[in-house]
Amino acid sequence: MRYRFRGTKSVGMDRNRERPSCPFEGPNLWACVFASVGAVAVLGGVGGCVRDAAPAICPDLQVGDLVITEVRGPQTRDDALGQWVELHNRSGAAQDLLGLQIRWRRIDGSRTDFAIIRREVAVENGGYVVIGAGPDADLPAHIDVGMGNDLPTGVPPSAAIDVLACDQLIDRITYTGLTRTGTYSLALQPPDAVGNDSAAAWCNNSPANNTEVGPGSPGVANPPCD
Ligand SMILES: [Ca+2]
Repeated sequence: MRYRFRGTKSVGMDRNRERPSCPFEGPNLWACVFASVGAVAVLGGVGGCVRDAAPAICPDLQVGDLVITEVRGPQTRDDALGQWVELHNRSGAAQDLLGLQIRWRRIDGSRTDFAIIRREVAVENGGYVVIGAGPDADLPAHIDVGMGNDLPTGVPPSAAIDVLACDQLIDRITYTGLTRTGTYSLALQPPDAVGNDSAAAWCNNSPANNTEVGPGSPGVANPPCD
């Protein structure tokens, strides 16, 4: 397991700007934010650090080490399979994804969400990991970790997904109009972070009749396009 430690940072706004830097507090996240805001107000703006700084932890990954391979968004009817994104590890080593960030930017610009992997999540070299849009508790067997409240409106139907380790962009895809009867699936084998930039490498993994809802292939290699 390899981690990078990017020095320390204090309670306040972090380098990503979109969210407060109280990393990995889990349910105490917002308590931390409110505590720091309140302290700053009381002190009349004298500093923003109200406790010991915490190290920023992220997996030691380079560009292309993780590849976005499959996305499941809202379906035509609710099912127990959920919304999720699948990543493939082609870094050459097993990885722990604690601290990995997944940024979701809606194509229409209406919102941006940051999801952070807040606990250890192992993925073997050559393996797949499935990150669900729901809470990280009572997960279905095919989902490895949940994004919880980091993605409160679920997987957007049209978005750019950025996978970030510390400030490094590891992979990015852009998609529009997710299928509502299965998954958006990268057919390229082996999956590649450059090859998945092309929409031509993707197709919908949905039942042929396009009325039933398909499960996709969470956690395993994707089938070829028809
Ligand atoms: Ca898959």
